Amino acid sequence: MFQIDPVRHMRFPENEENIMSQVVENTISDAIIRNFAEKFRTNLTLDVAIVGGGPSALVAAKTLADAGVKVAIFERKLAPGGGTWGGGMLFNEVVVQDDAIYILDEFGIKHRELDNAPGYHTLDSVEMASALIYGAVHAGAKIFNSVSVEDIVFRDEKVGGLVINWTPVERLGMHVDPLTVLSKCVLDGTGHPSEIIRLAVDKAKVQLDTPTGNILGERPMWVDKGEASTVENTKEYYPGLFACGMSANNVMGGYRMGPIFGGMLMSGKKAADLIIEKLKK
Ligand code: 48F
Repeated sequence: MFQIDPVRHMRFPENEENIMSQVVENTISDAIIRNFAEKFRTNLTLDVAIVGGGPSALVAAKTLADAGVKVAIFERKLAPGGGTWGGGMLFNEVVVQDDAIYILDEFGIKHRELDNAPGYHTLDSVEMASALIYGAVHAGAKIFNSVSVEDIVFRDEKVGGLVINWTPVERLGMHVDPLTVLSKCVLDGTGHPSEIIRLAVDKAKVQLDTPTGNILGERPMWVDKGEASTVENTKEYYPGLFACGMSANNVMGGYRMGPIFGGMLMSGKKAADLIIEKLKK
């Protein structure tokens, strides 16, 4: 009697089953450890390190990867996608306006124009989240999930990388030293709290490219203003440190806009374009 080893596609005698199944288990563990180590090691030095895997960051990651830029996202949660999944108040639909439809099309995300509001489209937020993640990874960006960025590398008056640790280590308050990733540019896509820009201000004491040199703070909801300012506020705030999405709006005092996502998607495009220009210099 012979059995098929599902991993090695080998036939082996039944009396060797115990030994072979241990081999299979070790083969799986070994494959995971070796391939993860390879992925991690080859991404310790990047062109662009993105913090947060929300919609603006995922669009930026795909656009950068499509242009041949070496880019990775470090996302605190197990599932990237940020505030995309839950739609509006857990009704899992979102709205995107005409200007950003070309980005949905690039990712192959279906959408339907509203009968009563031409120019505005609804789409399934789960399809959007999963397609943005797939699009970024498929283009060549790497995503390291369950990784929290706890500090920045700051050398020669420039932001030059990230200090990272596992999210469970952060959550459990374990006293474990972090590791470091170096990059030519850092993109803060951490959403409302602008965590990375906040670290630059609080710990490196930098003056940002804002009217006060500090974070101005997000304003309440005003949809059309917020949509426009999300894109306007996407820029380099300090040498090597860019912000996109709600992070950019928080830094520059923009308005919030709720479950309309065109501004987020266009902000990701703009961030990638600015970074590509900078990397060319
Ligand atoms: O907030 P988020 O979805 O980013 P965004 O691209 O999009 C904002 C919209 O989702 C929504 C909105 C649209 O109308 O207002 O809020 O600006 O995603 C931010 C991601 O960053 C992760 C966080 O878990 C989330 O997935 N994140 C935040 N801080 C860190 C981080 C950190 N220190 N390290 C790693 N990931």
